[in-house]
Formats: sequence, structure tokens, C-alpha cells
Amino acid sequence: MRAAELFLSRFGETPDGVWLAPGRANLMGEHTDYNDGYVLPFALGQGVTAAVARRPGRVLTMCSRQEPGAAVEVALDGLAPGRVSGWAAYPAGVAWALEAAGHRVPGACVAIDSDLPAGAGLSSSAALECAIALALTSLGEESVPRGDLVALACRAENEFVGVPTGIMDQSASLLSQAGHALLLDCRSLETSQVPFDPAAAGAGLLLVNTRARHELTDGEYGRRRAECEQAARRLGVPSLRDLTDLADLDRLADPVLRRRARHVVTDDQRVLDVVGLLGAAGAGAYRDIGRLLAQAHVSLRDDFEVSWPEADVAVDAAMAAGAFGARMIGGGFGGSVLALVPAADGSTAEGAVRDAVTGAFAARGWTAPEFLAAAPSAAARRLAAR
Ligand code: GAF
Repeated sequence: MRAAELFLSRFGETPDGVWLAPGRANLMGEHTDYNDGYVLPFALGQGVTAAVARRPGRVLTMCSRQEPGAAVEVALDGLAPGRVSGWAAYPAGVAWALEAAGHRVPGACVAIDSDLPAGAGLSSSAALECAIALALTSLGEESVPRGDLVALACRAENEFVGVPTGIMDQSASLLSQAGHALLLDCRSLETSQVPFDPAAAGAGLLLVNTRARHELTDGEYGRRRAECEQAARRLGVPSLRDLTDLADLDRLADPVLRRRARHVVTDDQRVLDVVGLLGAAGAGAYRDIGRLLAQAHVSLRDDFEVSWPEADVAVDAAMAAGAFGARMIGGGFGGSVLALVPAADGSTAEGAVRDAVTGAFAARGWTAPEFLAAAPSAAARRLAAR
């Protein structure tokens, strides 16, 4: 409840409520969302909390424990892309998207806190958007279906903040269930909850924040998206989702576009394969899922070219120390690695993986990595109301 404490210290009152939206890890399906494909993320136990109270007037006054300095004031009337910059653009963008969709946003004071490391590729931005979307609709007494909130938060990020992301992160934050991964078909928007309990099968999840900061705003993400769209156009399909036969890619003369498309087509298939394996019980299935994670990393590294040196070293060290598999997650160029490790009674594999990754970073003189728990957790929700 540190957000509520921050609210009290900055605004001198208790908030009307506190909303939590989780970050996400992604089991499989990277850069497939904006190609109309499949993704299989899960919500983390860590997330962004927003303590919020309604205020008369048409202003959002916002502060964040992670952003020292004066509170930011945003006038709700006349909000438009380009008018707000920095961290406040995410919540302001949500208010803008809500109003543009006909939902009345109340004036409010907002205090934000987060236990997600920023720049770790765990969707702290989407979590911030989703916490604010839930808080503002709830205080404005608007009942907006969660699927609509996903689209509105994504619109805020695309059009207000100006980053051309897909819908995976907001969907994971708003639609996940504890103990499950979320299978999302990004074309039909159909979702299903896939039971995901590694511990029951003698496996464990470990997140490695490589401490190489990940930023989506630097242009490479948008370039990858444009390349995928170009590949689809040249192949005469609406999106890369429409390809399943790798032989079709031979029609792409440009080797870069061919590699980009190959990543998307193979990662879509890996999502479906992991879902199939999760339906099968036992450590054998997790061993196979690990193999798919390792293949996905190679695909992201060599075909999609979004990995970074710290991720490659972390994956190699984890595998050498006995992980079932490991791969970079998220948009790339910095952020985190997800490792799947044996965790049956008495297994020391997780400790060995931590030691191996830490040692490999130290040997290169890199900042020590941070290890985080990755428990498939519940979606965004209200924590407390006065
Ligand atoms: C980022 C984006 F926000 C997602 O939409 C997704 O494309 C991901 O990168 C890559 O899978 O997290």
C-alpha cells in the first residue's frame, strides 16, 4: 500500500481507492501480436499501483514514487497527442483515449508506485496504463468491458505516446488469471486461459533482468513492425499470420525480410506447440517447452535481430547450468530473460542458474543481473476502497 501512503503524504488525504495492474512475462510469441498472430503471456505478481481520488474540476494531478519532483498537472480539456511528455504521457494518454471513446473522465489526484523494475521489459508502461484505466473508469462510474480497456490503453500508447506496440502487454495485464497463461489470438481477439503450474510438474520460472535498459521509443521496434508489414505486402497476404508454410517465404527476395517473416511464422507455431505441451502433464513436457524457449531465443537473435549481448550470455549460461530452456522476452534491445529450470525436490538447478549467470556477467565486467520471481498471477484489480 505504498501508493496510498504516497497519496496521503502528497495530497494530505486518503485516496478513494487503490488499483493494481500487473506487469507481464511472455512464455511464447514475441513480435507476433502486431502480425495478427498468437501470444502466450502471463501476469506477474509485480505491478503498478495507483492510489486515486476524485476531485472537482477537469484536472489530473499525478505524482509517482519512481519519478521524484513536483506533481504533474494535466488539463483534461484540450488533451491531444504531443501535449504531455515523459512518464505522465501514459496516464494522460489513457484519459484522452477514454474521452475520445465517449467515456467521461473525472478530475482526480493520482499517486503511483511500482515494484516492477523500469526498463526491464516487463511492461511497466502497460501496467501503468491499465491501472489508470481501471481507476478512472471505476471512479467515473463507467462500466467498460476489459477487452475495450485493452484497446483504449493500446491506443493511448500508439497514438498519444507514439509507440506502435501491439496488444499483448495490455491484454496480459487486464485479462490474465492466476495459475494460467493467456492464449490470445491477436486477430480474432479470442482468449483462453491455459493452466500453467510449473511447480506441479517439477519446474520453476526465473526472470533475469539483464539491466540493459529496454526502450520501445528508440525506433528499432517500429522498424521491425514496418519490415513485417512490408514482407506481408510482398507476399500478398493481409499479415504474416496468414502464412504457415515456410516454403512460401522463398518468394521473398530480400533476405532480411525473409528472416523477419521466418521468425514470426515459427514463433506463432511455437505458441501453439507450447499450449499443446501444457495440456500434457509431467516434467517431460516442461523439458520440451524449454527446448522451444531455446529455439525461440535463437530465432529472436538471428532472424528477428532484437536480442542483445547480455541476453545471449544469460541464455547460454542458464542452459549450460541445467535450465530446460531460456529466452529473451518482450520487444528486445534490453530487458529480461525468462528461464525455465528443473525444480523437483532437492534440485539445485535454480541456484546453479543464478550463479552461472551472475558469474558470466561478472567475468565480462557487466552490472550484476537482478533475479525476480515469475509467478503466473491475477489480472488488474481494485485493492482497497474507502
Ligand atoms: C512489446 C510490445 F509492447 C508488445 O506489443 C509486443 O509486440 C512485444 O514487445 C514483443 O512481443 O512488449
